[in-house]
Amino acid sequence: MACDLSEERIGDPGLIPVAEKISSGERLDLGDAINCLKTRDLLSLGKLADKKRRAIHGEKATFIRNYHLNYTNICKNGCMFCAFHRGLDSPDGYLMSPEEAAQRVSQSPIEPLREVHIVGGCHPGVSLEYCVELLRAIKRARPEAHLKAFTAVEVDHVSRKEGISTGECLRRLKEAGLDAMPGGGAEVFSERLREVLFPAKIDAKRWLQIHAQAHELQIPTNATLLYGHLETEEERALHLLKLRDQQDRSRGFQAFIPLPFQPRNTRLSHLPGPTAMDTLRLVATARLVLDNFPSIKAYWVMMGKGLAQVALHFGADDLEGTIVQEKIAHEAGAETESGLTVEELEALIREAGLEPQERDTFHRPVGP
Ligand code: V47
Repeated sequence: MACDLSEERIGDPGLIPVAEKISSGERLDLGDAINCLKTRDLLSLGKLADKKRRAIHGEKATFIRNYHLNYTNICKNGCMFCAFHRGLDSPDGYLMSPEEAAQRVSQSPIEPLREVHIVGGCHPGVSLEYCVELLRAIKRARPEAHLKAFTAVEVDHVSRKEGISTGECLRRLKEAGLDAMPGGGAEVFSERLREVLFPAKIDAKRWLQIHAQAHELQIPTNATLLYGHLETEEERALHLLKLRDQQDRSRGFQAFIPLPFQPRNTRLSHLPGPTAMDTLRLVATARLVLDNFPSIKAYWVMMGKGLAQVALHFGADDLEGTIVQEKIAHEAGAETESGLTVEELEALIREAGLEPQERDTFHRPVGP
């Protein structure tokens, strides 16, 4: 069965209602999302997503001059997919002092630095005072940069340790200079998989609640999905719908970042990780399903530079950033550089046929 829709021949019958809904402005439902995530008709899906991306972002693709700082690798959660975490007594475990962290950031070769992305493990000794001092020290070192810091998982951890609410914790962090929150720690919103892969981590409800609290305090946040391990297409689709529902309620998500699973050195190292088809289907599906998310990032570190360029034609509009020293994906075998220069990011975007646009943490255009 085939159907002609505005001269575009769609081979997969499952995509026909998707195309019809997109052209009439109707929302996609769970069944549509699953059809997109399962389709073998990648080009039809990609065309729909690209059209949507171009309607919002035109010929532009964005990037940011940023620095990724991981202040500690010690984490009590011990998630099966993570190669970055260490135990408290591990010889290569570390916790940076705020001064040491600030010194590293001040030595970043990126000028001007627009953002510092700050995340770490759930270290049993990390207090709210430490987090406040960390933000203040980094802000002193790089006053021009916005601070995108602490996942919902870390906010939950510190709040529990202090015996305060996550709302109060976020207020205090904001006072200390927190500008935005990253989208990590969401993993996949599936209780089935949480029990197997990351039982010590907060569940979907709590992750979404903390992001809603951040939105209430005018702290914009991002959202991620870790895919390509044991999850089903249905679980991927449900994750997207939960994010879309939350965004309808609280409106503070800026970007969705699909994170392709990097298996090496993890307890799931026997798994192959996602295929390029999986990645492109997910990027395109996210663009179509997350109709209330302005940005879909193609995170070059985990996707690889080549696939990230292709993803810019399948719904993604942003390549993330210069990063400088990426650790989480590289400990798990990512073969990309640990950072890129602005010139390299611009060249990747130009070579993909799009116009590079530098942005800040709030996705506002900056630079010439
Ligand atoms: O929270 C851990 C995931 C996240 C692996 O918000 C893994 O702007 C793949 O969240 N394979 C960190 N993923 C990365 C992240 C991120 C990156 C760039 C931008 C933003 C943003 C957020 O990576 C972790 C976890 O969910 N992760 N181990 C792994 N083996």
